[in-house]
Amino acid sequence: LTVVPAIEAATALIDRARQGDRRALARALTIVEQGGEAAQAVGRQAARHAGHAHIVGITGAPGAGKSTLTGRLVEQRRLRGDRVAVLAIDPSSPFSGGAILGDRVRMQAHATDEGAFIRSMATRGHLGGLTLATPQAVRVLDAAGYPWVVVETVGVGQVEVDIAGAADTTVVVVNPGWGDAVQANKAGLLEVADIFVINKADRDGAESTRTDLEQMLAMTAIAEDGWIPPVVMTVSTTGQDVEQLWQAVDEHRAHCARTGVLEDRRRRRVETEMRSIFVRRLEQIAAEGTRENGWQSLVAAVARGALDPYTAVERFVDLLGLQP
Ligand SMILES: Nc1nc2c(ncn2[C@@H]2O[C@H](COP(=O)(O)OP(=O)(O)O)[C@@H](O)[C@H]2O)c(=O)[nH]1
Ligand SMILES: [Mg+2]
Repeated sequence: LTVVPAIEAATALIDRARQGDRRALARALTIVEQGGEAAQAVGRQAARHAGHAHIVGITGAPGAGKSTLTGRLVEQRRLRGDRVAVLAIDPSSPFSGGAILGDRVRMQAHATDEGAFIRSMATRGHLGGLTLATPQAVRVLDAAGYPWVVVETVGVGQVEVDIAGAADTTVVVVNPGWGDAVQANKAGLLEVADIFVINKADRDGAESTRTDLEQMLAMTAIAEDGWIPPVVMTVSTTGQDVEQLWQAVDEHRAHCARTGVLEDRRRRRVETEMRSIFVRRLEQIAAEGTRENGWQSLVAAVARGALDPYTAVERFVDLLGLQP
């Protein structure tokens, strides 16, 4: 790969992935995960073939049963004959980490199924890695021809909530028990939810959690498009009522297509991504700042007390011609 120009390698890789070569697909995702120029080449090539997948985000607190539920979702959709790809995102765990290993074990049932592709992804700890790599990875899976891409994220931090909110259909998973719905609300998950799942419905308190959720939803303004998030109860360990979740996803998808929300969301999604890319680019410019582009002399001016840092940055923005 290193001897072939990046763009040729990327073209070959995406072509092979599109022909069903799983190793090529895995390799493309690894490149995307590592970032840099090769990742951009892969993403560029994938973009030429993407735009057909429906992206389902599954988010919620750690331990809510997202991975178990995702495994069941794959199982159910496979029964209908559809191909499904899963991207399990964990911002903290590296590939060998316990959480990921657990996910792998739970999702292993699909490892030999050609119609299912499951991949865990973690960042290498660099800032913004997740926000940049995730849409590219989704794009690659989309280009590979998976009509359904399920993205599992831990909905705790802002970045994770942003990623979840970037799906076509966002599913927020909570558990029975006092306060779980309230926690989800605090984490900002109520606003991004298109569908709520009360997983572990085999436990006590599922009904009262549903009441909590519905009360909180009643106090939230109804979305402009008129969609009211349904509440589905599941037992992922047995697969109970997981089919109802797919039904809700299908309904949401149809609603979005009918109302034009799907297009809006896709537009918002690329806008969010582009904003992240832009911020990253500015970071690069600042980090590589040389005397030539004026950054270093501004730094020197602030250091000797001739300028305050805010004024200096404003001047730099002017220098770059970025002022709106
Ligand atoms: N009782 C019960 N346990 C469940 C259910 N779904 C998942 N679990 C268990 O909850 C734990 C966490 O599940 P996991 O899928 O890893 O959660 P994640 O961290 O949200 O991905 C595991 O021990 C699962 O077996 C369920 O519906 N009922
Ligand atoms: Mg998980």
